[in-house]
Amino acid sequence: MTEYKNVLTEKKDNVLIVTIQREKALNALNDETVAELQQVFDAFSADADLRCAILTGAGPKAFVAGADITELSKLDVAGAVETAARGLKLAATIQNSPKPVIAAINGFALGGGCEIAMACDIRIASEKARLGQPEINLGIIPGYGGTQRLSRLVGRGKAMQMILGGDMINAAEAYRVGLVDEIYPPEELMDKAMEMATALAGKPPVAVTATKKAINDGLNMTLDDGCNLEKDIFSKLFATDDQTEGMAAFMERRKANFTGK
Ligand code: DAK
Repeated sequence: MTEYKNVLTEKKDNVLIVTIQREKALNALNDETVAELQQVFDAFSADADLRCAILTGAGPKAFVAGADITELSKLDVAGAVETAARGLKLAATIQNSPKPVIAAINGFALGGGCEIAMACDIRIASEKARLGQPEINLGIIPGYGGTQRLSRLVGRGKAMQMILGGDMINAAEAYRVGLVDEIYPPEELMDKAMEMATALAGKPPVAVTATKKAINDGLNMTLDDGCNLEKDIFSKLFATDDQTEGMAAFMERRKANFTGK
């Protein structure tokens, strides 16, 4: 597998574990790390052997403590446009990947870290995790899609409170408001992530991709348009081998053997 400076990738069967490792800076996203993550997730999306990914941070303290403030502090407007474009592209690559990506939030997920986690399909967190969008305290606003994804996940009022206030919330509160989907003791987090990833990797790949598209694209539409989109995607699945196999296996009371066709 390709070696990266700030990102470790490991394959376990058909699951890819992606660990951001800049522990000395609490895994803050500098340009180099964003570029490496872009390569990793482009390759993941294109690799037919991989069915699910887990994104996490190295060490006990942080998932990602945000964009790298040392680099941010040197940006002018033109530089900020480029930085935002690269971060938004990475977030879109994760969200639009044909395969699910689970964020395993092992500690601080702040600013750009919270935003990358929100681009993932499912977020599970350590009970010790703390999440937030503290950009306001630096005189800026979220730049990797945070104003948009946070308000869609937790609603307008809570997003306003978190982004205007800039305070962190703990894992229990993040779970309560729907920012994370499950919380676990720290020592169980990666096992639970792997369990979830393995289960998702066993689902029929075409229907998995279809689910992501229907939910993600539908969220940008009116309810009627979204239901029409669902109808189109749903009906096309009846031309797949996995639909025939899934239903045959149910009727024959056996485990389905999905091929992704
Ligand atoms: N960037 C760079 N270094 C960081 C960092 C960060 N975001 N967060 C932590 N570090 C570094 C610290 O500087 C420190 O380095 P040394 O002093 O040891 O060299 C080391 O990590 C350990 O951090 P602390 O000593 O501060 O550790 P504590 O346990 O005391 O505190 C903390 C942990 C997470 C509460 C604290 O480190 C902290 O507040 N960190 C900053 C959190 C933050 O504000 N994050 C949001 C960053 S802003 C844009 C696109 C996107 C964005 C902006 C613009 N474009 C459109 C241009 C996104 C912005 C952000 O994410």
